[in-house]
Amino acid sequence: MKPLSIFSGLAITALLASPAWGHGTAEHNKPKAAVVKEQKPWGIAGDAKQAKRSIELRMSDDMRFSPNRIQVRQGETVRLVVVNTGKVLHELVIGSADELKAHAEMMKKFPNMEHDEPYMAHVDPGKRGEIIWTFNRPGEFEFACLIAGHFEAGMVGKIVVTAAGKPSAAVPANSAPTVASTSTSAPAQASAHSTHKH
Ligand SMILES: [Cu+2]
Repeated sequence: MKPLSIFSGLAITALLASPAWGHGTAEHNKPKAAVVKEQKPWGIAGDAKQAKRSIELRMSDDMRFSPNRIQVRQGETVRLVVVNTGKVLHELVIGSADELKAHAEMMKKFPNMEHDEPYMAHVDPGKRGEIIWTFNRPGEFEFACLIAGHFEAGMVGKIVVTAAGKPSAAVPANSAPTVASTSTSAPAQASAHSTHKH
């Protein structure tokens, strides 16, 4: 097995980028500096050594992720292996629903906008990339492909980070109001609530 390197993957992406994507700038051809670990609401860049679990996520030209929902525990470092099974460039970007939506709007206005962060993987057709991420904040987040038009076509998925110490079945959205409910079907409840966030 060939070891995967996110750095070489990105370098190849930069060199082979289609003109529409416009990643071939001098900035992108520089060797990537060490990842800056900046705390985000959806976690922080992780160390490969800490990644005890790999999750494979496939991206296809029908603008879908498979699976489109993943669940991790707070504090868990995960290796997200992002496979592009399609014929066009796709990417996976982790974020909050609001942030991804705003970012997608920007990408529509400025399709050549450069963006490269440790919570993103831009993956050429037939290739794979990876993200090592530590989900150290509980809550509901999303992953999306922000290439112009893809997000709008529904290329988005959900990440549920269960709070440390809680059973994984109980997943309260962190800002969801307490609603009297006798239902124990947590996933349906949780996703219904997430659309009502303010
Ligand atoms: Cu895409």
